[in-house]
Amino acid sequence: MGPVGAGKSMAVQTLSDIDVLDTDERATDETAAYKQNTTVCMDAGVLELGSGDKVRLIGAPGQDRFDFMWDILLQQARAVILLLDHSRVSRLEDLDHFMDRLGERLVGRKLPLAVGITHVELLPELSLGIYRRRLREREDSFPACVVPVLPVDAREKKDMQTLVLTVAAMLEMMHRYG
Ligand SMILES: Nc1nc2c(ncn2[C@@H]2O[C@H](COP(=O)(O)OP(=O)(O)OP(=O)(O)O)[C@@H](O)[C@H]2O)c(=O)[nH]1
Ligand SMILES: [Mg+2]
Repeated sequence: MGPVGAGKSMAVQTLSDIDVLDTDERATDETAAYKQNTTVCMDAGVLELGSGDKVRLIGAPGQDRFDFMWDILLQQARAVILLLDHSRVSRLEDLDHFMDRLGERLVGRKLPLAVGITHVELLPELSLGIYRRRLREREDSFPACVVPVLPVDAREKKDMQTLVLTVAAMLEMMHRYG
């Protein structure tokens, strides 16, 4: 999940071992100021783990007007990765917005959650500590544990693999130790 242009569709594309099903359509509203196309339903890909196990990768739409998809997708989600665009001035509002929307939808559920910060190279002087501090201040009740914040480039397979590995490790810890 995450705001428009954070790199959700790109991340699914980067990670998937099969052809991705995307639902990108030409943006006709204020989104067009950021980019030409936007996800209107979901992206779907698969990451093969080599042992026959698979991770289903689902990219959500970023725009609020498709928030009904967030309800549907989160019902089946086993873990959540929130991508935020470091170069947006609304970066902390974006964090609050998506943490609030997740909190409303995950009442009573504990899901692994990790945050990936994209476009970091566009504003390297601004520390990622701003996100960690805001997350600490919020004290959200639904995450399973402390929320990791990692710099990633959604176009880089290694970065995205690290993020998926992080939530997978959190999921395993939850299953083993509750
Ligand atoms: N410079 C830079 N570009 C990035 C980075 N990560 C992703 N991008 C680019 O940012 C753009 C993100 O576009 P999408 O992946 O379509 O964004 P989205 O989050 O799916 O957006 P919506 O579907 O509209 O909500 C792509 O052109 C990526 O190549 C990064 O770390 N740095
Ligand atoms: Mg998209």
